[in-house]
Amino acid sequence: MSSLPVTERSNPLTANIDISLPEDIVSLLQHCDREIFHGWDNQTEGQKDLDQLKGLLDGRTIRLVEKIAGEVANLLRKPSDNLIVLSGCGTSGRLAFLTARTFNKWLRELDMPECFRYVIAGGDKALFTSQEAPEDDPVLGAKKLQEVCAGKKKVLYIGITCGLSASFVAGQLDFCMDNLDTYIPVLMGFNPVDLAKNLPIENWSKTILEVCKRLENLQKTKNCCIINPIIGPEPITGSSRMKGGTATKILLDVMFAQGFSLFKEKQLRNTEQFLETYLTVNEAIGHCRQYIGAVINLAGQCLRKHGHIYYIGADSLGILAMIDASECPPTFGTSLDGVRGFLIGGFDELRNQEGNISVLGRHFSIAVDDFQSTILPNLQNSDIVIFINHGSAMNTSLLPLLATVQNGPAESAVIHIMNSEQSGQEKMKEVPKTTNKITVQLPWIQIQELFGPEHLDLSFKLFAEIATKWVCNAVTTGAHIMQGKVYQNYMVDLRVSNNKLFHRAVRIVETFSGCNKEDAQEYLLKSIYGTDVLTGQQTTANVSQHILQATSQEKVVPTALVCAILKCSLLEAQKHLAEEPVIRSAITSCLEKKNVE
Ligand code: F1P
Repeated sequence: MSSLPVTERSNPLTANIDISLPEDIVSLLQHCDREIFHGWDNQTEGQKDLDQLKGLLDGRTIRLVEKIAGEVANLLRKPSDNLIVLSGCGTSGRLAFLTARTFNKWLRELDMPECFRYVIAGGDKALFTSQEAPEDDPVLGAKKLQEVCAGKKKVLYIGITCGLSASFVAGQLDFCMDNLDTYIPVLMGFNPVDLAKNLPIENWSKTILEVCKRLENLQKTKNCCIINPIIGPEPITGSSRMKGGTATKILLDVMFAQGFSLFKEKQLRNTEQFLETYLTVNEAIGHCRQYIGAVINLAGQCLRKHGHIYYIGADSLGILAMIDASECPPTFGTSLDGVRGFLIGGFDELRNQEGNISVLGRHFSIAVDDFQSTILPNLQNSDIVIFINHGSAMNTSLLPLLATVQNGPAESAVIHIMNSEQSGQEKMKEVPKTTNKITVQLPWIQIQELFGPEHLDLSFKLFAEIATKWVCNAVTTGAHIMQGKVYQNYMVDLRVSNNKLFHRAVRIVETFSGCNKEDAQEYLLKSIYGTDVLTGQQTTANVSQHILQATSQEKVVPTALVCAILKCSLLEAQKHLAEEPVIRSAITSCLEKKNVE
C-alpha cells in the first residue's frame, strides 16, 4: 500500500484545474465533492492499493453516526452534568466551533443548558487567522481539553483531524483513553488508520499512528470509536478545508441532529436519507455553476489586480464565509488582507468562548460596522464585495450597504441561499438587476419530509450552511487559481507553518523537480534559512525549528522548487521568481528551461 495518506494525494479528477475556465472549476469541484458521499475509486490512480473506499453513505459510517447519536441523546438527558466536546486544528477547529454554536442554539430553543463546547488549537485567534504551531503539541491539547471538561461527569469527545495528522488531537485522544470512566473518545478523520501519521512527535513518546491503533483496538471492547470514511483526495492537493471540512460538518450535523431527535422524539430519522439530502444540495451547486463561475471570474480579476474579496453576511452563513476567508492565507500563501469576512453583529453574534478579541489587531475586527468604517470608504475597482443572504428577499439591514457598494467603484455579488419554494418568479425586486446573483435552491420538500414541521428553520440552516461553504470555497479557490497560485492541482506557494505542511512542502519539491526526498528536504532548508550552504546546526535542527524560521517568510517552497529544478543558487531562483511573480508561470517556464537543457 502506498504510504501517502489519501488526504495528501493528488486527485486525478482535478489534474487540470489550473487551466480550467471558472465555470468548469465549479463542475470539477462539485464532482470531486460527490466522492464524499459515494467514496473514491482509486483505480483511476492506476493502482488499487486500498479496499476501504466507501464514503459517507457506506453502511459502516451510517451505523457509527447512529451509535454516536445514541450517545448524544443519553448525554442530553443530564445536560448540566455532561459535555459534548468537539476539538480540532485549523478548519477542523473552526467547524467544531460552528457546530457547537449551532447545537447550543438548538438547546436554547428547548430551554436547556448549553452542553456543546469546542476546543481549537491556538484558541479563538485561530478562528480567523491560522495558528498552526499549537497543532503540533499533544501536551497542550490534553491540557486544553481538561480545562474545558473540569467537573463534568461524562464527556463525549470528538477529535477531528482530517489527515489523522494533528498531534494536538492525538494528545487529547490519548488522555481520553486513559480516562474512559469519564470520556467517550471518538476520532474523526478521512484516512485509513494505517495511513495515520507515523513520525516522531517532539517531546512526546508516541506517534499519531500508535494513538490511532490504540483506539482501534480499544473500540472492540470499550465505548469509543473511529469514524473515518474515505472521501478521496482533495481537489487542491492536501487542502483539507474543502472535502475534509465538508465531510466533517455533514457528519457532525447528522450525528447531533439525530441525537436531538432520539432525545426528543425517541426515534431516529432515516440517516441515509438525511445524508442524501446533502447530496441534492451538491447537485444544486452544480446547477448554479454558470453563475458561480461568473463571480469567480470577477473575484479572480480583482486578485489579479492585487485587490480584495470581502464577504458580508449574517448568522452562521456569514460565519462560514468568514471561515472561508480565514483559510486563504495558509492555503494560498496570501496576506491576511486578501480575503476577509464580516458579520452582522460581530462578536455578539459570533458567541465565541473568548468574546470580543478585536484588540488583537485589525484582522480581528469582524463586524459589518467595522467594514463600514474602515473598508467601505477605501474600496477600489479592484475589490469585490460578496453578500451572503439567507432567503429570497435581501436582508433588510444590509440593503443600505448593498446600495452604497453598488454605487461605488467596487464589484459586488449577492449569493442567495433559499428553499425551492421561494424561487420561481421570485420576489427579489430589492436586489438590483445589475448585481451578480447566485441563487442556490435547497431541496425544500426533501428537507420538510425529513424534519417534519418542528425546528424546520434550524434544520434548514444546516443545508444552507453547507451550500454557503461550497459556494465560498469555489469562489476563493477559483479566484486564486485565476491568479496563478495553483500548479496542476497543487498549491505550491503554501506557508510552511506546521509539521504536516513541512512534509507536504518536501513532497512538492520532490514531485516536481524529480529529485529524491533527502535532496528535496535540503533544497527546502536552504530556502528556509536563506543560504546555499547549510550549517550542521541548520541541517540537524528539529522540524519545529525549521517551521519557526519558515512561518513568516514568503515564497519558501517556490524558491526551493526553482533551485531544485534548475539546480541553481538561491539568488538565481529569487531572480527568476521576481521576473515571473505568477507561481504557475514561474514553474512552467522553469520546467521548459530544464527540458531544453
Ligand atoms: C488541520 C489544519 C488544516 C489547515 C492546514 C493545516 O488539519 O489546520 O485545517 O487547512 O492544512 O492543518 P487536520 O488536522 O484536520 O488534518
